[in-house]
Amino acid sequence: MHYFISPVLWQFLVKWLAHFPLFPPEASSVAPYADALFFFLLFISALGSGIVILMVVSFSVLYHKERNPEATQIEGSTLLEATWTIIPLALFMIVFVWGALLYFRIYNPPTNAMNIYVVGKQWMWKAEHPGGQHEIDALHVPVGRPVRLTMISQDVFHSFSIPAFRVKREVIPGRYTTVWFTATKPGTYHLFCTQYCGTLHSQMIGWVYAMKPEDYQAWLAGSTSGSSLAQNGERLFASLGCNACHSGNPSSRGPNLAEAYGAKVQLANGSYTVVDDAFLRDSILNPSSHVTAGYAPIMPTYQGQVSEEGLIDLVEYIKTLHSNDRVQQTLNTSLVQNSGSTTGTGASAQGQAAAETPRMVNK
Ligand code: HEC
Ligand SMILES: [Cu+2]
Repeated sequence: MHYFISPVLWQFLVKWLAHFPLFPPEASSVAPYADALFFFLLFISALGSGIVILMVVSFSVLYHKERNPEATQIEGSTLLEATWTIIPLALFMIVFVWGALLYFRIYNPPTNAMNIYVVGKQWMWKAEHPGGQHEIDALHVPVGRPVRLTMISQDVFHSFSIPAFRVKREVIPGRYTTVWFTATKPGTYHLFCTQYCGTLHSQMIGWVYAMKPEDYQAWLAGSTSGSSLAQNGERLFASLGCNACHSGNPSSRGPNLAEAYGAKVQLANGSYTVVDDAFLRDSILNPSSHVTAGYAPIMPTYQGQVSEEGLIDLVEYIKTLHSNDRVQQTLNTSLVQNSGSTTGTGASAQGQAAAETPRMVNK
């Protein structure tokens, strides 16, 4: 083979380029679309710069002092002005519409997406699967299935990025943010924090393992910690005393939380809000900031008493709570323990009544 440059340098370049690819692999459903827009932008920018450079060079030759000693005065040209207005406008409108369509696609997770929670902290990523699997600086996901990440930071601003999936989203203290993707190629991909977050920011790196669905199932089965997030949440719900006010009994002081997730509730100020992850988390930390209509603002704040992981457990528990039977069981056992008296068959009768208690919601 004939080398244009020294063979040693050539080998060095080839190795270097292979280790520092200009482009990460396209490993998610959205990646080819994001890249297409990127390359279109790159192309029109290059075209624009090319035209400008070409004109600078050709005008300086054409209108050089020797060739054109007397400056030519041009009194404006409507055609020229219309051309350089309409063509760029059309290009920008294409970019705007294309970008907006892509934006909506990227920001709206499909409703059938599976959910994984991610907690960022200095300096690691913790992922929690609903089944209770925990991992640090690693994220196992199945290919071919939309995955939504519900993320929050325990301390400062972080930013979660998987270049191969073309996704990046801020991870903020005090607020859930979400990002979604469908991995398309099994493999191992880098996971970064892309927001400077302190001394060891550069080490806040991990790996995403995109697995074939059957491998993912095997991984889930092999890494379970014994209890799911919802089960942890159920224990917290009882130990923090939430069950005392949220038992679904007609006499209970707080609203019924069974089937609450996804419903619309009316607040005391008359406005409506949808019960989502953020609303649940906020109701636990700042109950007075959005009091449910028809209830007294008596719920205490749990600020400082529950960790981000604990809050995720509670949120996941309430999300998957479809009946209050077990809540009332835990309540009765704690009542029995506390008072020494038995409520006997009263429990199931209460359970019946609770099932009929209407919530102040319209779905
Ligand atoms: C002293 C009784 C009491 C305790 C204890 C209590 N709550 Fe509440 N909770 C209420 C009342 C009353 C409301 C309605 C008024 C409001 O929104 O502040 C409410 C509202 C809520 C809401 C909003 C529900 C909706 O559909 O509008 C959630 C979620 C919630 N509580 C969860 C919890 C959790 C989780 C705990 C335990 C960590 C807890 N609560 C402990 C009384 C209580
Ligand atoms: Cu970080």
